[in-house]
Amino acid sequence: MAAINAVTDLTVEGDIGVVTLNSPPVNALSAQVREGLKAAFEAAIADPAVQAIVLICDGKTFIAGADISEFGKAMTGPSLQDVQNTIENSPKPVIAAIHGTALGGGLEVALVAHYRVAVPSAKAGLPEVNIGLLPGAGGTQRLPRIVGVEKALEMVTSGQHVPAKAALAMGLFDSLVEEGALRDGAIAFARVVLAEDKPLAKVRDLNAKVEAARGKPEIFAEFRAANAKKFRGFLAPENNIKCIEAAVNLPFDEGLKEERRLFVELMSGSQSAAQRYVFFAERQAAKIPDVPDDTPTLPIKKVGVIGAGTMGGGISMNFLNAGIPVTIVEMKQENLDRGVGVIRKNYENTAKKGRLTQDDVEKRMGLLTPSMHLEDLADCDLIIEAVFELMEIKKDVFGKLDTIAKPGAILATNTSYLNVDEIAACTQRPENVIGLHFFSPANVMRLLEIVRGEKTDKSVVATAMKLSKTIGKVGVLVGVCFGFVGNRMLAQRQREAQKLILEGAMPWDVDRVLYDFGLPMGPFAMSDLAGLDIGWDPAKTSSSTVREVLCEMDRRGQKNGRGFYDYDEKRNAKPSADVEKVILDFAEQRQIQRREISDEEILERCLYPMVNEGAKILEEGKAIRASDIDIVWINGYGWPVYRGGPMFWGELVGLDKVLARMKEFQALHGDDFKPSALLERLVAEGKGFKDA
Ligand code: 3H9
Repeated sequence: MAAINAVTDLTVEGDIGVVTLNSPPVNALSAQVREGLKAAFEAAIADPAVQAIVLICDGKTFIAGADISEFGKAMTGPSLQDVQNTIENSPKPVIAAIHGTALGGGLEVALVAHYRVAVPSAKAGLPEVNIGLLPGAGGTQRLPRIVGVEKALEMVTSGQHVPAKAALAMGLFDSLVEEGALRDGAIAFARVVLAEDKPLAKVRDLNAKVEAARGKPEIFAEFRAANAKKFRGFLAPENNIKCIEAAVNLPFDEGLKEERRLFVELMSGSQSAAQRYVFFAERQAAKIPDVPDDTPTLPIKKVGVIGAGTMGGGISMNFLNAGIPVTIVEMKQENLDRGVGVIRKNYENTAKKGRLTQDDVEKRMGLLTPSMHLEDLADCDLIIEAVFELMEIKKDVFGKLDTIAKPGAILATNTSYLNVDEIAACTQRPENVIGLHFFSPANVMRLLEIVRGEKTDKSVVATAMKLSKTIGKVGVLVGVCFGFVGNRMLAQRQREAQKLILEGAMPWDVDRVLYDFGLPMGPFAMSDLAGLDIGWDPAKTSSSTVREVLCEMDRRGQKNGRGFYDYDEKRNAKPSADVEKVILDFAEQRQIQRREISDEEILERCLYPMVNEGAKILEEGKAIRASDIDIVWINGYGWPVYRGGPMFWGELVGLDKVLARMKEFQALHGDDFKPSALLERLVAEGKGFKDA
């Protein structure tokens, strides 16, 4: 065996040269990997004993793509294209041997090999779109030449990882070999290629599938129309589509040039910078400075959920999906039956869409035990309370749980606002108490705010962080404060939205601006969806807010066809003249002089106070890092990932500009806009949030 460099080996086994990459964690195409690959292939090509070359990786995966951490830095070593040319032009057949995930630049390397073999558990994909890019090493030109235009469009715009069996069926892989025997299988395949004198198959020369789509612009028009909603606001999907169009309409080398041009366009823009930041931010969020990776965790084999309402049901589904048995407790039989019924209906609906088998539905329901007795939670490793959001009720539940739960069990509250330390204090085991704040719908939204109490044990924190991964969530550790990170910042935006409609804007103006910014919906559309009457008490109502007046007028939101908007039978919203009148009257009664409000002001008024509140959260230590706050907003509130989260966005705007506007607003509208000390300091020192 000859070491080519620190991450690349070349061994010769009879007539086969085996190039092995070993660059943990994911064999990304760093400068060192590119150097090693190029040199190894040159050596193998030059070695007269070698007749065919196998490329294989050590560790958990084949090459998972370009090294994202190198982007934006000066390039050293050979370019990826250089490496690819060496491989593709090899006079000896090259076989890529794939396990784990061949992604992005990794798949693009495999696509310049003459053949691809894989183990059944392998996957392949071009996920660049997820970091605001496109496959920039020929992937968009080669993929449609194998899988056809429709499948290529789907793959590059979704970034999906295609399982080996499907990849084989598509022609992306040439052969599957036995799991665990990739090296031998690939060498055997190489010998067959030699024995049968198979050609040096180059994907770039396959033209039939792209020619079949030539002169059919409707393929692209229809694809764009069908996905318009999904792609809204994102630049990368469109550039990916243009590349596939180029593959169809241009000769291969011209197509490559177009791919490069569109790649560079994305790479130099703010969207990809934001999405790459989010990629690393999400992984960073899992790291807790004072809770090392080797902190012991507690096994969670059985979960209890108290409350079978929307929240409790959704929470339970997460665990059932992960194969963890759940006991769900309600006080009234009819509520319990209703809650269990909703869970079943959700699963049945998924099955109807073909995303679950009936067998899976039954398996999941089989893991669910409905109960009317808290005592049935005695053997649970984790108990999550999802009862009414009232401190007295929560305290009562935790007091009882303390006497029922087994020693060491984790007691969690799903509170959205309340003080977790106060809840923990009514047990004899505050070290076992933690907040697990799920977001509605709890079986869908990826965010889990993990609220660390004053006394929460490190092993409980570590267990919760690990558990979030097990159930497919992004866990973000936050501290105890009213509304934690997400809702605390949301309150800023909601307050300003309410003020803006009295000062001169209409609800649909505010909603339009925030929707155009990239949020899934504005605050008023959101209120209508949730129901205006949540928390509204007909006995106590006193026309003190626009919302109260609307509730008094029986405008309760989407559920009864009218709220801030009027709704037709298909739930399409339209501005309401009645609401406009309510707002005008309300402003007049309060002697508010209405004025023209620009879209720019709406955006600044709604979002700058959020950035400012985020800074306060940081300075109080309620979030570990600014990027954690961004992860909360992206995964819990639909903040557009291409804007990187409120803190990233605030820096993009310029913290100095945010601060200056906050001061102007403070002078005009009062201390709701008082800048945080941290924001003032960072601006004075010319620093960003990561230096906080
Ligand atoms: C590209 O290829 C562009 C080309 O078309 C054109 C070039 C000209 N780079 O996710 P994990 C790190 S763009 C650098 O926790 P898993 C990651 O940060 C690329 N680092 O593991 C983490 O580090 P740490 C296209 C990377 O098992 C560690 O590896 N490819 C990269 O859950 C483990 O990651 C992609 O977009 C990278 N490419 O999932 C694939 N990938 O431990 C991106 C990972 O310090 N990667 N790291 O926090 C993935 O989707 C997942 O990492 C993967 C493994 C599925 C591979």
